Amino acid sequence: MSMLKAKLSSQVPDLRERVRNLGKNHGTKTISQVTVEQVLGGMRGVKSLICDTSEVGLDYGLVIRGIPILKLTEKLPEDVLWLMLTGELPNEKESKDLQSELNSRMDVPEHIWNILDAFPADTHPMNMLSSMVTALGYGSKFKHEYEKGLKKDLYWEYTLEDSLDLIAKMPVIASAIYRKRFGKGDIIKPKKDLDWGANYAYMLGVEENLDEWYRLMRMYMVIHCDHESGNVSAFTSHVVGSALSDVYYSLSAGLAGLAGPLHGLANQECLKFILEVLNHFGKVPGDEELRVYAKERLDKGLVIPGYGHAVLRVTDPRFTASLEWGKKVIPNDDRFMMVEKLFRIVPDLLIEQGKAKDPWPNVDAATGALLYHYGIKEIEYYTVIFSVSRALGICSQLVLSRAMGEPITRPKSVTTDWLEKEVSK
Ligand code: HAX
Repeated sequence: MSMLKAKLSSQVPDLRERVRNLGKNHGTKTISQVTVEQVLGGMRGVKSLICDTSEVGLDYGLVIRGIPILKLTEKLPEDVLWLMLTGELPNEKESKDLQSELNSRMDVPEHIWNILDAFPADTHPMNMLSSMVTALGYGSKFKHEYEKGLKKDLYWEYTLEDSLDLIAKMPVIASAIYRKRFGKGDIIKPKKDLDWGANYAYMLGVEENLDEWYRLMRMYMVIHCDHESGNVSAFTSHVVGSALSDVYYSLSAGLAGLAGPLHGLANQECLKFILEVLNHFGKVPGDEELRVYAKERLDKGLVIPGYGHAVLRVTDPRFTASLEWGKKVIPNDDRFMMVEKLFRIVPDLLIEQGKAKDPWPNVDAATGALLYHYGIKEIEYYTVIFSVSRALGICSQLVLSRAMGEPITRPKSVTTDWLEKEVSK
């Protein structure tokens, strides 16, 4: 048995007991009320989900198991996976054990490569990724055991098995998508002696500044790994998983949400915007030129990508992590200089406009500039990189949800008529 599974086996009974006690002893207590505004406004702020992997505070951002994300940026992504699942960082032996678990599960079945070959050449990479993740479900151990008759207590174990299989394969299929879709040459096979994040970086085929590139990709994988469970992708995966669909179906459904421009696709949109500005001015514009340009965009009713957030009300610490990286490592890169400039200008413009509740940059405002610097210039690919990282959090949430024995998700909807009658009482 892997050390991770052994650790979880020792923790799950207690977790289950805590959840059972909450239901038994406090089941009828109220923790949140729902206003009409919330019903009409995407359920913003309604406390109705349980998620232990991470929490997001509106005035401090992402905290993973009690540790602020800025304190985790130098950790390995697989160590953060362990942290999300168990609540503790692994020791060296545990970290190595998880690494070799993942390395032993990287082989991708042949039918996946046939599917990759069959896509029309201009298919969006997210379309490819979510299809290939669903297709990997052919090998789901959970589905196989469930069909044979699996006790509910053991659901989490096979969900963990599927999760580790899927997480191990994500960088392999994601890098293959990159190589194939953008004509980069042969697919690069993983190196068994590299850690998970560096392996992904290696398989993309970047050839220069490898140490820096590996470090950047590890950090990228850490900062994008989770954002509690109410965001579109995690929530979708949770709902699908609650029907006992396997992890492959659940993650691919979540990735379909991540592919939306208001969510994960925003990183593509951000760099597109930066490149458009550079192209328009033929250089990094002066502050006033940029201010006028951005204001015109807002006046046209368009959003400034990378700014605003449904939950946060401060600068996203994940943006801060990328900004600090850029300042230290690539301060003179044109794209990065634009990131810094936009940060100086956009918040004031959004405050002046008075619409956005959060005028500050989110995670997507800076990462594209960093990827671009190291040669990943195909912006349509950026959300795939986000997805590889987010698989860590979404899979962890699914494992813990099964460990808690959560039931199928089924909130109640009401009709517009009902709502009108109810408020006029
Ligand atoms: N530029 C211009 N207007 C903005 C804005 C921005 N960056 N952010 C919000 N607004 C506007 C909204 O469009 C909305 O306008 P209307 O009332 O005319 O519809 C108004 O401000 C109120 O919106 P909000 O309540 O502040 O924001 P929401 O919670 O509805 O939406 C979004 C949050 C992130 C979707 C939003 O801020 C946005 O569209 N930002 C730009 C796209 C982006 O960066 N998305 C990535 C988010 C991070 C993420 O999930 N990554 O995966």
